[in-house]
Amino acid sequence: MTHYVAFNAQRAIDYVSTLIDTQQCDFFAPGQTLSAYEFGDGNLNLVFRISDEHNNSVILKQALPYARCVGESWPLTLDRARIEAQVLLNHGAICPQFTVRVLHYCATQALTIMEDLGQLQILRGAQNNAQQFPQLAQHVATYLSHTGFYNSDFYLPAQHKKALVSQFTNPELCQITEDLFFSDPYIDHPRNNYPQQLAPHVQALRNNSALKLAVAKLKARFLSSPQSLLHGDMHSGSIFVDQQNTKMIDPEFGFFGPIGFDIGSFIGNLLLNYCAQRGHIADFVARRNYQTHLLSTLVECYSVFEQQWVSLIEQHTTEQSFKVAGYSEQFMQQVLQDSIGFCGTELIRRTIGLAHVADIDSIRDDDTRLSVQQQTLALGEQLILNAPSCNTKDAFFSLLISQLN
Ligand code: SR1
Ligand code: MG
Repeated sequence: MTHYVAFNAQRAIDYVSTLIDTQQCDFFAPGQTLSAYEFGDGNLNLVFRISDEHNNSVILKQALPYARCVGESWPLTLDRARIEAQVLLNHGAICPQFTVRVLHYCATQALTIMEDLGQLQILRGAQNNAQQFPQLAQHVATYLSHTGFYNSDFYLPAQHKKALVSQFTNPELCQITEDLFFSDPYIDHPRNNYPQQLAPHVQALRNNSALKLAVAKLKARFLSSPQSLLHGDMHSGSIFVDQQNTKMIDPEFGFFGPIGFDIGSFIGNLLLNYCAQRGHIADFVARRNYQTHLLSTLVECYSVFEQQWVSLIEQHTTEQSFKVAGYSEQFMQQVLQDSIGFCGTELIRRTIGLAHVADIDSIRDDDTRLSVQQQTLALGEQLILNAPSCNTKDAFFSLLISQLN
């Protein structure tokens, strides 16, 4: 096939069979009968699992020329498949243990074939079932600090970094984030999605000029801070887990942006789940135990992320100018404040914007769901407003504890 065709299961099999016949892959032995099915439930792409007769399997992910969750009325670049494959290769070279492995990429068909992580679970579903992952904090922190540092100006020669910034320019997907995180929730926009009963709370947000100023500053940071190569979509649906393993997938929103964005998105998703547990775990003590686990995960993740960044800066900074006394402390303080602010925007956009989270939407009782939505909105607002006065991570944790009930 010399031109792009959106696959069905048979086409996915035919594509892989051609790779086998032409000896372009070694993930299936020749002569096997392959089977495939499509199971993508994300917002954008087709996702097939392809298996042989011995239950060996791979995942084939193909970008559609539009956003799947909306339809053909929202055209979207196929180049996002290249971005995703190349971010995975970049991050996989730095943190292979935490990055899904790329087996094959094809620009014409906008597809990537990856290792099948089907033995693991998607974090969001597991957390909605109150499962605990003791290694998660350490693993996410290590992935974000190491991929962040080794793609930053602390480490990369300036010309090399600029070449990477150009390679990972991702304007259409960044536009989605710019709109969904920083614009839509604060205006009347048809993409927004919230129940009528929440309208007074949404209006109060939109009337809060201090909040809108703080969100404008966060948007400016997102638009104009090419600090490192981000994953770009670090929510709980982009992470596979079990008790020993954590694997990041889906970095199609990757680009050079502010370091606080990824960790802010991740902790925002922990907080969304924390709030949503009121609609999932009825027993008070059991709920408190699980919420305590989520909060400990958040505290450990941010603490390890910061410690590892500081130690990477101390040991591996190549840029002499950044070794000047006091620079790294100020840098890390700005990352903290950005992280808290971006975390707040994730809470708000997942509550009233286009793309919700199952943590909240799956709450059956309407009143409980509404009160959780009020809580995530209020928490998001407080985090955004107070981010600039959090000078240390402990101030951030105290702020959180004061806001959570
Ligand atoms: C139209 S895309 C909506 C959301 O899904 C992705 O996973 C990103 O989070 C994006 O904001
Ligand atoms: Mg995704």
